[in-house]
Amino acid sequence: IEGNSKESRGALVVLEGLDRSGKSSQCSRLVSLLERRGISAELWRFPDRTTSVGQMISSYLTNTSELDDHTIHLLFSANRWEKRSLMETKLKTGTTLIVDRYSYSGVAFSSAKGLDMEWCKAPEIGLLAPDLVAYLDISPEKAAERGGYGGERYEKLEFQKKVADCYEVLRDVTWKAVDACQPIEDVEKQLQEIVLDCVTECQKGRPLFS
Ligand code: T5A
Ligand code: NA
Repeated sequence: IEGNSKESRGALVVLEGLDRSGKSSQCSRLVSLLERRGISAELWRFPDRTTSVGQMISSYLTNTSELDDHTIHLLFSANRWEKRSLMETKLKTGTTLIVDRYSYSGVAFSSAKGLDMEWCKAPEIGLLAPDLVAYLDISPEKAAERGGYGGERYEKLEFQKKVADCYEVLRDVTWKAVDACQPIEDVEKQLQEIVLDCVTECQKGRPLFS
């Protein structure tokens, strides 16, 4: 799909972090902000539990089904691949996507189980590269205190510690880390600045990478 090169494109903004780091809360606040500013924006999340692949993932996460670690890894990746072309269309036609988890969750959570990190990265190659990765930084202990874990498969302190270590390895200098232990409005303020800068850059014609 060819976007009109004279029209500005949307930004692909990804929020990452441990379970309970506050991603969903911040993603909806960001979309509201952009809409108030007259910027076309949508909230997306992975896993997208609405597709048939997503339903398999959901029943795995709720411990309703068992799957081999490699198999569930590939399903999470497939769940992103099935959304890739729509994602590209949205971005090229000027809609900014605020995405609650993406490939980095895929790699961090599977490698926390002991799968090889390079193997975990391979199926993500060719997906659209985010313009911004914002990391909601919180210790596993602090995250665990929040509202209690809901009992999904990965919501255990010991496992979240391993995930935090994997995120540490994955993180690069382009990621923007925000202290997620601050009051929700303070996190919001910091994210707003970072995201608005990114949206502006993309409107100016920053190329889209895969
Ligand atoms: N996964 C995901 C993989 O293994 N591979 C993959 O490829 C992908 C995409 C999916 C699970 O699947 C794994 C990762 C996950 O374990 P999910 O449906 O995305 O999980 O669920 P979570 O990300 O775990 O969502 P949570 O709801 O647990 O966490 P959020 O979205 O980070 O946090 P949020 O905003 O819902 O807030 C949690 C609580 O904290 C409070 C909120 O009010 C809420 O009660 N809160 C704050 N409290 C104090 N101060 C703040 N600043 C706060 N911000 C929020
Ligand atoms: Na969430």
